[in-house]
Amino acid sequence: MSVINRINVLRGDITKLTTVDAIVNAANESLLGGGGVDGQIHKTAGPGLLEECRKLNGCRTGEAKLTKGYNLPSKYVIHTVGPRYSSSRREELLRNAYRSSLECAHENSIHSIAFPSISTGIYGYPIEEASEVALKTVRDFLETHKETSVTFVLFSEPDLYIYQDEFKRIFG
Ligand code: AR6
Repeated sequence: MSVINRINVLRGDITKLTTVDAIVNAANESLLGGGGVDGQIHKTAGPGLLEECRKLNGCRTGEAKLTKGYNLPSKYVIHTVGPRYSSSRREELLRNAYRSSLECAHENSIHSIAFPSISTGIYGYPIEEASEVALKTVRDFLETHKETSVTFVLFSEPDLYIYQDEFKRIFG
């Protein structure tokens, strides 16, 4: 299947998604929970997730670590940490967060993954800029990993439209 057919963009709550093996968490370096999508993932997964996260010793910005999904519909959670928009290396670090998550999935034989829009909430990265980095990084990975498919889950309708526009710009 071509890359364009292995990328989905939809609106919803990523913690309710039943169609993927792993969802990605936009976490912070402590991996001990927070607000936004991180808070919702921990709330839905239940206390087992925090217990496992405590053993991971955190995660550096741009890297990714795997846990089980506990009470979530998805079997796994890939925790990554995006940059704050104030970081001078934001674009490189955001690319790394997507790539590390995809590599983490690949290393663990996980072939269907869902991403939230990393860094565009509390970390303040404008979604118009972040969506280009997200879609291009995923496109490049999928070109060399034919078994993998990716779903982007946007929480609001305006965010969905921004992703859909960017998708059209990139894929024509
Ligand atoms: N499903 C999908 N997307 C969601 C959901 C959800 N249930 N909830 C929020 N979003 P954010 P960040 C969207 O702030 O900017 C945490 O405290 C949201 O609308 O969750 O990477 C961490 O612990 C936005 O578009 O993550 C860190 O400290 C996107 O998810 C910090 O926030 C990301 O927003 C990370 O900030």
